[in-house]
Amino acid sequence: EDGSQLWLRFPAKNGISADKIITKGNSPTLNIARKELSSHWQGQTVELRTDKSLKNFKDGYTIKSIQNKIIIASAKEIGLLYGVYHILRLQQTNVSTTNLSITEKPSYDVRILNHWDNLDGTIERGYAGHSLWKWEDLPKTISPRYEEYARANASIGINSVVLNNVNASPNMLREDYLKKVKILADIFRPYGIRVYLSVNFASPKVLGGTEDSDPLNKNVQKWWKDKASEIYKLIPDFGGFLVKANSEGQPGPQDYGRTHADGANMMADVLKPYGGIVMWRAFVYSPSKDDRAKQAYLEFVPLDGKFRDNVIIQIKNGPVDFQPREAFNPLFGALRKTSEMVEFQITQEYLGQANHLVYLAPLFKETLESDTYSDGEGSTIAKLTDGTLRPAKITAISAVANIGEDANWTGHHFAQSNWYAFGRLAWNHQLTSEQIAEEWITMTFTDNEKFINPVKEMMLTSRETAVDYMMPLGLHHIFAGGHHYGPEPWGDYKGGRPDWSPVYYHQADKNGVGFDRTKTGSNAVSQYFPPLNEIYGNIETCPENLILWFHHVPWDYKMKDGKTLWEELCYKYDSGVHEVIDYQKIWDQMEPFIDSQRFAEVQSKLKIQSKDAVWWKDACLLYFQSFSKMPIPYDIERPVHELEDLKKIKLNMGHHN
Ligand code: BDP
Repeated sequence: EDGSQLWLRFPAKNGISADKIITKGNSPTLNIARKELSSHWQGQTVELRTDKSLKNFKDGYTIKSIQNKIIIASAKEIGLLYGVYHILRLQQTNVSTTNLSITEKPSYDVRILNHWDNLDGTIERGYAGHSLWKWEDLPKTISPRYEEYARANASIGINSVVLNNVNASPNMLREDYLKKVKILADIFRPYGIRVYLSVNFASPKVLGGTEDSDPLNKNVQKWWKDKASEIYKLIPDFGGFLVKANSEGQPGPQDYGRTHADGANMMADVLKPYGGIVMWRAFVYSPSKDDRAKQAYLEFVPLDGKFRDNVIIQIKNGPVDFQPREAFNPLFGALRKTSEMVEFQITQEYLGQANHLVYLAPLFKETLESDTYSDGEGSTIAKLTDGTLRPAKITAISAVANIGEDANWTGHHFAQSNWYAFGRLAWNHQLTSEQIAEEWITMTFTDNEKFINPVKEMMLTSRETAVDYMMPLGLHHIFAGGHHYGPEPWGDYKGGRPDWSPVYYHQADKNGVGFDRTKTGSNAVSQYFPPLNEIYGNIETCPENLILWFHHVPWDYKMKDGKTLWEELCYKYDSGVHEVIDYQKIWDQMEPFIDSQRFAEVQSKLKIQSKDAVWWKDACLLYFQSFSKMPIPYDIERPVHELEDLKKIKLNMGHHN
């Protein structure tokens, strides 16, 4: 039992006989739907009915029990396949499938995974082995996993994928690679999945030999136009481009004195005739300027209204970089005439990678439910991006995938739940973290309550636990440089970019700790709509879980529970450690309920997580204590490491920032 079946553990045999499946037509998508039913569905007769009157539901569908039959209806064939996965999920989670009356409509049009896969098979921030895409073997040799991957995505409603790293190689657009991409697109298509590519802004110059890649240069524009036509000849339903430009050394329009809008619009114009879109990333910051957390807003707000309608700005959930907890990105809601979408990170770059059990649905929900107040109270990020508050031509939600060629796809068995949770929330952001966890556990492991309940509890608390042992109270980016795995709060890379050094983010000194983003500091608070600017800007009203994000707080500051900041910090780290120790206790009791392989693999990962939690706690407390000069409260475990020894740990995991 290696975990390769993911949550797709429908009964292997004894599906219903073919004459109990009623469908017209035999397109590839319908054939998949029929095959899923005949192999796995054990209930009543099912009729799949295309119904054009449901076209406002886009990929949505209805499921109705009528007499002795279940009728799944949708305007589109893919909606029928989604409906099939829906009833299979009900069957698998022991929900009654009689008297059904279900209407489903996706929250977002584009539900997209971003793979950060390189053409050489490595994956940027990937912790589940090499890339699934075997570029060397394509287009001739086709791995069976391409289709398994497509099926897994379709089963949770994911309908789009970017195949390659945002730090894109220009070669991705070479003819030979496009032919390989075409093969993947052909395999994914029946599962309702469209392919997109990350593109390098300098491609025309590098590949096409134009004098530059200036978006206003006619030759450059022509190169992109021809490239688009070449792509659409191979892949008629190609989705579009994802672009990281003028960010962390990537080329972009600013290299030629042009704006992000000039760059994005040039690409949007060439994709428009084919219905393609541009997802232009807002992840930009430069070392010379203001507080990193302010930069995306400063860069993009002046460009509002200047983007074509097939451009959508892709914004990371927080303004820094996928930290265990960040304030939400103030750019959400600030662009009034431009479509916005969220980018989450499923791969756990900053959350213990493939070693820590961290269930991310609560993090995703925290962002989606954040009220920006942009259009008055209730202007949540979910409502701003799903078309509810601002009618949008296209709505989308994305996340950086955690998938690789490991047998279990995601490195840690529980990391599968994060792929699953993203897909389910992209389909319906109203689902709760708890519902999703329960579904996933039941489908992936067992329907035994004695397993489901404790494991669900562990999953639901796990994100907060990781925050506690890594970066409680709004601390952020105190990771070791490069690999971002362990702690390095002392990191001060003199001569390098200040905003790549942990000391830049925590600002600890003898007075206190935390980044002053109030009016007396960087004034990042001013980027939030009232009343949030006031709430965050005032130390008394700032939520304590973000207090060190927005304030430089004295060590002896009295927290709401009466403890000093220093004591609070100590107790948070300690409670993070204890939580993980509890997870170990819970997990060991789960042995009777599941297979021995997955049991043992999770058990051994929890040991690593437990040791890491102590490492984090000791490193951070001992280091911060050198400023606070206060004792670690005597009722918590003493450090078991020497700070000097911890400073010597160098993991050879290499990376630039
Ligand atoms: C950071 C990663 C870096 C990515 C960058 C990005 O450390 O590897 O290239 O984000 O999103 O999280 O572009």
